[in-house]
Amino acid sequence: MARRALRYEPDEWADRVRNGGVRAAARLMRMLDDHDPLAFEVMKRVYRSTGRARVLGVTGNPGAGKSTLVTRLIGQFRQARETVGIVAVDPSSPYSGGAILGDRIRMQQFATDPGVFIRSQATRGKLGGLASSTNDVVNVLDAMGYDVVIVETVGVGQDEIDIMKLADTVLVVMVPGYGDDIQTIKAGLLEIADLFVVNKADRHGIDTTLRDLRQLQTLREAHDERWTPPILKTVAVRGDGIPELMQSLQRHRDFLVESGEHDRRRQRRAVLGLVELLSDRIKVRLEQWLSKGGQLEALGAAIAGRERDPYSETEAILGSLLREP
Ligand SMILES: Nc1nc2c(ncn2[C@@H]2O[C@H](COP(=O)(O)OP(=O)(O)OP(=O)(O)O)[C@@H](O)[C@H]2O)c(=O)[nH]1
Ligand SMILES: [Mg+2]
Repeated sequence: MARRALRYEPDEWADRVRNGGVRAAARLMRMLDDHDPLAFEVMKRVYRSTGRARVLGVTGNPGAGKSTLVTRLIGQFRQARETVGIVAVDPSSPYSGGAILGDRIRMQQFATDPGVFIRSQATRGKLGGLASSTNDVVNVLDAMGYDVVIVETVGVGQDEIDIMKLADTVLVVMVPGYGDDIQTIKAGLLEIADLFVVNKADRHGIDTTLRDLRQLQTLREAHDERWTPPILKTVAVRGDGIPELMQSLQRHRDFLVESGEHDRRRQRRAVLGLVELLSDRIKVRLEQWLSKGGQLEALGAAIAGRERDPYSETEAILGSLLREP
């Protein structure tokens, strides 16, 4: 009921988002999750104001220290007077409050900082795909004017790897102790990494991990011969290695711009965003159609009785789904 009150006309809503309105933006993000048509009306109006934020993706195994590292990065960006939006794609993320106390205390330094906006996203099981809604949230933060947008996600599954394609720079976080198992680290993650961070460098096995990773890198064909992903080590809990990480991030940014890779990645992100939106919409349409009831059973009986064939029916249904407003 109270939520209902916060509905504006699309033009006003877009203005509020562009002016950095936190409440309007948070409401918009929730409505995007629900595929509310009004949310898409607002997005149409703010899209042209996006494209300015620099998007960083941070991924890696569960518990590798991604959030701790991101917290450190936020501190660095804030010191440089840059504003930061964070998307934590993980229901168990410390940002969501379901975390251990230490993380929460660490994050509290930003609780009253208007230059930091944190959005936890646990959209699994909702309508549509994860990559699509994450892209939407990145767009909203971008339109709000945040200088940097950081997407944190656990590096398991294909969804997460797709999400990382939304970023200008992808940081893959690992920890010591994999030993020979480093070969089994998800190949997709190795391929998308622009920077490797071996965090928890205070732990035993750090040298072995660094060596294995370097070796692995020489064995693989570089995905871009113009850029060899640096391997950095950090102790995020102490802040060790963070200035070096910031320098590497800046170097990668320079590389992106000078090589033209920046524009190429932006185009890739646009294509991915478009395809995700399309498949989301088709999926939602299909779910609505399936839930209408009755017609599916009748059709099933006709197909089972061989009066109709499923191939022709698929084409007919697809046609009508795409035609419906
Ligand atoms: N020893 C040590 N512990 C660390 C370091 N960085 C983070 N941790 C601890 O590792 C644990 C997990 O850290 P998080 O930052 O929550 O890790 P995460 O990768 O975000 O975890 P998920 O989001 O749940 O996948 C916490 O208890 C941190 O305090 C480090 O450099 N050294
Ligand atoms: Mg985390």
